[in-house]
Amino acid sequence: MADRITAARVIVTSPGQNYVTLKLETASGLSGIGDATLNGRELAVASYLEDHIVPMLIGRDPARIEDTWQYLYKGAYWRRGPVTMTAIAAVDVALWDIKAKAAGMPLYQLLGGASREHMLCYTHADGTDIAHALEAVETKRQRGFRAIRVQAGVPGLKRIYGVHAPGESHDAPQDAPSEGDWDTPAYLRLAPQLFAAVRDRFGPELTVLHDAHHRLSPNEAAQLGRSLEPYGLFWLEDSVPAEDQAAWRRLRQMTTTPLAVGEVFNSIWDAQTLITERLIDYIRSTIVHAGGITHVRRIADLAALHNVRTGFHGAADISPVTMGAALHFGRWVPNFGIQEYAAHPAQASEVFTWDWSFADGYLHSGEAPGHGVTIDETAAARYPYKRRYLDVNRLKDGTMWDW
Ligand code: KDG
Ligand code: MG
Repeated sequence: MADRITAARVIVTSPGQNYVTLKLETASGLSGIGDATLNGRELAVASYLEDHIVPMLIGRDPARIEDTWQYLYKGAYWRRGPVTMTAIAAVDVALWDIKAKAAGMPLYQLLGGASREHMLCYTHADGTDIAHALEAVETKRQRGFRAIRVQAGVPGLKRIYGVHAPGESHDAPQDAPSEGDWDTPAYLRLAPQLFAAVRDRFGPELTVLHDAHHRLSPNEAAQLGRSLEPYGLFWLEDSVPAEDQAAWRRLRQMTTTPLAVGEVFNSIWDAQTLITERLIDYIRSTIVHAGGITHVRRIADLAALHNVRTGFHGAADISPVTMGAALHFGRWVPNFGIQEYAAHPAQASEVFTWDWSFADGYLHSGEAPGHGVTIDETAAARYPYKRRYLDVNRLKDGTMWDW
C-alpha cells in the first residue's frame, strides 16, 4: 500500500541567520526536510506553505514527487516567482529526502549515481581595502580553499556589497534595510587593481572569482570584463541585472572573461535565453529558490546541452539543508562546475546536523540515506525569528541603485 504524508510543519528559526524549514512525516514513519529560506522575505514563504500548501499535502503519497511538483506549480495558476518557487522547492526536497531514505540510499544514487567523488567549492574573502582583502585571501587559503571570491571596499564609499565592516552585526533585528552607497567609475578603477594585487601575491594558479552584484550597465560590465581578462578569473558574476537578458548578448561579444548569473532566478524560463544562446558559462540557480531538485535538474540538463556548467549559490542564507541537497545534486550532475560555500553561523550547528563536509578545498556529500541533513526542533525554538533585510544601495546623489 502506498505511504501517505501525515504531518507537515514549517519551522522558522534564527541561529545567527533566519532559516525556514519544512518537515514532512509519513504514515510509515519516515520524515524528510526541505529548505524554504528566502532571505529578507522569510515569513512570506512560511505563510505560503502553512496557509496554502500544507493542507493539500496531508494524505498525499510521498513517492509521487513529479506529480506533486506539477500539482503545486500548475495548480497555483500564478506561476513562478521567488515565494512560490521557494515553497515548492521545500516540498520537493523533503520528498526527495523521504524517497531516498525509503530506498536506503544517499540521494545522489537516486539521481543516477556519482559522476565525481567530491565537489570543488569557492568561498569568500573580502577587505575594506586591497591590503585587507589580500590578508583575507591568505586566511582562506590556509583553511584549505583552492577557489576564492575576492571583493574589496572602494575608496570613497562607506559600505558596499560583499565587504564586511569590522564589528558589523548580522544578527540584530532590523526595522529597515541598511544603506550602502555606490560609484561605478570608482569601482571600475578598483577592480583590476585588486586582481593585479591578488595575482602578484598569490601567483597564477589560485582560482579567483568576483561578484559585481547586478550594478553595471552592459557597457560598464564589458569594460570590467575586459579589464579583468589579464587576471584569468574563473568567473565574473552578476555584472548586469539578470532581468535584462538582451544585455548579455552585448556583454558576451565584448569580453572573454567567463560569465556567471542566476542566484536570483527561480525558473528555467529566466535562464532559457542565456543558456540556449550560450551567453553565460555558469548557471547559479539554486535548488531552494528554483523549485527544488525536480526543476533545477531540468535547468542543468538544458545547460548541459549548451556547454554551460553549474555553479550553485551557497551564501550563508542558503541553509545547511539546501547545501546537503546541492552536494548530492553536484555529486551526480554531469555538467558540474563549482559550488559556492560560505560557512553557516556557528549556532546553525546546534539546530541542524549534516553529513556533508569540507576538506582540502572540496565538499563531500556524505553517504547517509537521503540528503543527510536533520533539524532539531527543540534547538530551533531557542532561536526565534528576527526581522532582517538585505541591504539597499544609493548613488551619491541619493538615487536608489542595485545593491
Ligand atoms: O541573500 C542574498 C545573498 O545570498 C547574496 O547577496 C549573496 O551574491 C551573493 C553570493 O554570490 O553569494
Ligand atoms: Mg552573488
